[in-house]
Amino acid sequence: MAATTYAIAIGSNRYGRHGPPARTVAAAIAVLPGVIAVAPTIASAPLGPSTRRFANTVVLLRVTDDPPMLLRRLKAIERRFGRRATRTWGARILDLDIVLWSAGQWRSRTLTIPHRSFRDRAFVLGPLAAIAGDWRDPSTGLRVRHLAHQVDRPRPRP
Ligand code: PH2
Ligand code: MG
Ligand code: MG
Repeated sequence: MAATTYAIAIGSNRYGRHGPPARTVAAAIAVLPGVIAVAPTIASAPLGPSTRRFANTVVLLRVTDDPPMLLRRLKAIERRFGRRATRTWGARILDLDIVLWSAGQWRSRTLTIPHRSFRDRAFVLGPLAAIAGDWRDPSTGLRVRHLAHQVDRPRPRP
């Protein structure tokens, strides 16, 4: 396949063999293939049942993998970092999520691109806007910069 670009959200809120979450994130970036941009790493309050804070960032990868192939590689890296299957949204050593793809949308039983909930997550949109503010979400047609601005504001009542 010709090279395409993916935006990958990285999160960690547990110690692993590389140390604390921020070190884990840096070590993951060092082994990811085709990294062309790296956003600043932020600390974020946990969304969901976990109690520990997260280190979060987003990177852009330029690779020839199709989405299922890249997903397999990301899962292999998560496992190598010591991640084991845990309850949904539990504390994790390393989470690598495909958020956007330059070729547009993808939908299969195991993988949906764009990521279903990235539009609601400041810990994804903030770092993503720092490196890809002009990228248009293919589902809404809105730019990342716009989505990042929206997520910071209180929601209008339905
Ligand atoms: N990831 C989750 C659930 N909650 N909260 C923060 N702050 N950062 C995350 O990366 C995160 C989360 C599920 O993957
Ligand atoms: Mg996730
Ligand atoms: Mg994940």
